This record gives sequence, structure tokens and C-alpha cells, in this order.
Amino acid sequence: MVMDIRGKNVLVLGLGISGVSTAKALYKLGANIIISDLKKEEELIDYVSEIRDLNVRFFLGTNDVPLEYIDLIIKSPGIPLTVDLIKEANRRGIEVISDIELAYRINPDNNFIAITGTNGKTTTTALTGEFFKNGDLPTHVVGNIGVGILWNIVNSDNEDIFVIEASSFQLESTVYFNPKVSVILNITPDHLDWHKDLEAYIDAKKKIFRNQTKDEYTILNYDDKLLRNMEKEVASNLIWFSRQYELPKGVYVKDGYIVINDGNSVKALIKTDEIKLLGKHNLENVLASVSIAWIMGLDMDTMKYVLKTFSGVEHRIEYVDTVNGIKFYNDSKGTNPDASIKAIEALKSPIILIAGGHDKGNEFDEFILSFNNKVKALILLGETKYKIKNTAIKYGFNNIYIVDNMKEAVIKSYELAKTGDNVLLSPACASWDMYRSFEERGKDFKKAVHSLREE
Ligand code: UMA
Repeated sequence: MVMDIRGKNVLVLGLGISGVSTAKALYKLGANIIISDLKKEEELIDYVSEIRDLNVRFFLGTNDVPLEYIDLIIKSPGIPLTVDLIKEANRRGIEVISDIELAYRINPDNNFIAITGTNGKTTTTALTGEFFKNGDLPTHVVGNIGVGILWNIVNSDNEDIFVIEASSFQLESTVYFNPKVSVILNITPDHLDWHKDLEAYIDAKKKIFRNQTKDEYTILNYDDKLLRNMEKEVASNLIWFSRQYELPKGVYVKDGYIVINDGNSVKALIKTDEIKLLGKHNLENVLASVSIAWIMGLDMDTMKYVLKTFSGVEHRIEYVDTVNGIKFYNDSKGTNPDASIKAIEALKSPIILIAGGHDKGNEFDEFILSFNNKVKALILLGETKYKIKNTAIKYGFNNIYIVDNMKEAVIKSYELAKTGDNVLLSPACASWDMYRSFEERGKDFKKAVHSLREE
């Protein structure tokens, strides 16, 4: 069943990356488009200019849209289901779905590979995309990674591969979404200011495999206890990967090699120390990507080549520069404590850590405990600066500096660091208190690092 949307009145709620992609796709599909965003036109100028010619009815500066004539609402991921307009739509029986759900309805016979998890999604999505692109397969890398899916969908062939980074926000508003391959990398508490509780967050993630049957595949991390216990809930072909255990079938590490075990024979793919991505968390991401590529029938030489050359994505433990023997790393994508713990673990030498940001309701105990004598000083900014400071002091860590902005943070870190040290921006928090996105925060950090040289 392919959904026919021609002539329908569709409300695009939120005009950001996904709103623009959705509106352009709806226009091509012949729908009548209504767009609403709380922000005013002046604040949305870049987005509005992309869709000005599409014959759109705009409601900007408000989400107060008359719903009498609306057939369907496509909600941007960042809009909570609890806003008044959505509650009213629910009362009226108007469907509210996310862009990945509409993408599925437009193209149900898809080659969708959907990847979720608390951390590692972006790296795994990017790496998987590199695998297929290097295998000369038509590939689209979309979703939470920063590319709205729908515009790519309406400009693709049925055989194209879609590697989708799926966030809990996007998955929450799916109904029939059924990817060919679903992946959950790990689950730790996150976005607890959004989802009612941890259970609701986990339930949103599980929607990635809820509609799958024996025609599809689910890939899970065997090393994550929460995921290991999900076995009974998976109705598709379940494939495990593991960094720690040898498995009767699946992808795992043995004697320093990544191996693929199809249940009959075991094939060695690559020595783990030949892989360019750093850190044991990245090894898990690699195992997940290899599992996907294996299921999709990609040859091992292509996988090996990509693993030897792919060095990661921007804002994810990204090396920026070395100034006077001090190395600077941008991990602005470290938007929760667990992600930042992984960044701290991945770096070898002493760390001056810059952290703090928007308060999502997370606790920072584990984060502070992960310092393990490796973090020498902590520079804090943003909404959570005192919350993190108090937690650090509770555990006897007192070398703390509070600053007002990124430039000050970088200058302070440079004053404190000695040759051979690392300065790491890994906030353990979202960016939304001071920036529009983690990308903007990471770029601000890099700018401040580069200006150290000039000064
Ligand atoms: N808005 C309203 N009413 C409201 C609330 C918001 O109209 O009540 C409007 C805002 O004014 C804004 C628009 O909705 O203009 C934005 O929607 P959005 O926040 O969903 O932004 P997009 O630009 O569409 O980006 C979204 C994802 N953002 C979020 O989930 C918050 C992007 O993920 C994603 O790359 C993009 O769609 C394409 O799929 C970013 C993210 O931070 C990277 N994700 C979270 C994370 O990784 O932790 C989940």
C-alpha cells in the first residue's frame, strides 16, 4: 500500500531541517501544504526562502492553526506531543506522524536501514553510508544526522539504500514504520525532560523493530544488558554483535580480529588495530555497521577498505589543532553524560575538560566518576554549570572553573594545559541553552581554538 497524498491538506508542524524537506516532498507529491512554526518569519528566513515558491499557506509566529480542514500533520522531531495543537488534533482524530513514518508510507517496499541508540548513532550511520557508497550502491544518509528524509525519498529509486539515523523523537511518532534492517546500539538514560520516564524512552526506541517480521532483520548489541533482554520481543531475524563475547552467530571480536560468524563458518574481516576510528565505543559502532553490511551482502574487501580509511564525523571526538603541544578535541556531539564518558575514555593523555549546557534532567554522578584521575581540570558553562560543579565537589573533585562563554572557556583551558595535555569539549549536555545546535557550539569551539594561534 503506497499512501496517496495528492490533494490532501497536510500541516507541516515546525519549519527546520525536517520541515523544509517535508514541504518540498509534499509539493512534489501534489499535497496542499500548510506550515506552522512558533518562530516568526524573520527568524526562519533561510528556511522560508527555500520553499517560498511552493504555494504554501504559512502560520508563522504561532502554532494556532484552524484544524477543521487538516487531513494529516507531519510533526518536526523537536516538537513535543504535549503541545496544545497536537492535543487538539488527537481529540479530532487527525493523525500526527513523523517524517520517517511518512517516508515509509510513500515507499513501503524500501531498503531502509534504521539506526538508533543513545550514543554512536551518527558515527554508525555515517560509517554504514560509507560502506554502501564505496560499494557503488545508490545510498542516502538521512535523518537525525541532519538531513530530512522526505526530499531524498521523492527523488530516489525503489532499490536505493536509505541509511537512517532515527532519534527517539522521530520513532515516537511512527505507526507502521518497518525498516528492512533495524539497529539499536545501546540504551542509557537520555532526554528524560521529554519522555515521561526511562520506560517511555525505551519504548520509543523499541518502535524501530515493533513491526518487523521474518522478512526483516534486527541487529542488537549483545554487550548491553537491556538489549540482551529484548530477545523475546523481536519477531524478525535477530543478529547480535559483541565486543566482549564470542557468539554462536553474529559479528564479534576474536583474538584481535573482527569476525563474521554465519552459524556455519567464521570469517576474519580486519584486525581491530587496523581500524581508523578511535575508542572502544567506536569498536561497537563498527561491529554494528559490519553486521548491517554483512546482511546486505556487501563484499568484505569494501568493508575493510572503509574501516582503514574512515576517520569519523565532525563534532565527534574531532581533532581540531595542536597549539604549543596541547591537542584540542571537539566533542560537541557529547550531548549526554554517557557520550562524554566515552570521549573521556577514548583519549589517552591528561584532559582539561570543558562541559555544561542545557539541562535535560540528567544526573552527572557517573560522568564525574569517569574522570578517574585523567581529567585534571573542569571548565563549566551553560545552564548546568552549578549542577555539575556541585556533583564534582561531592566526589572530591575541586579543580573547577566557571566561565560565561566558549571563548573564555578555551582561553582558560589553554592557560591551564601543559604540553602533552588534551583539551576536550564534551559538554555532557545539549546545546540549546546557548546555541541553536551542537554543530553551532562545536564550530564556536573550533573558532576559539583557531584564534588562540592568531593571538
Ligand atoms: N517549534 C514549534 N512549536 C513548538 C516547538 C518547536 O513550532 O512547540 C518549531 C521551532 O520553532 C523550530 C521547529 O519547530 O523552528 C524545529 O523543529 P526541530 O527542532 O525538530 O528541528 P529540525 O531542524 O527539523 O531538526 C530535526 C532534529 N532536531 C531535533 O530532534 C531537536 C535534528 O536532530 C535532525 O537532524 C533533523 O530534524 C533532520 O531529521 C538534531 C538533534 O538535536 C541533530 N536531535 C536530538 C539528538 O540528537 O539528541 C534528538
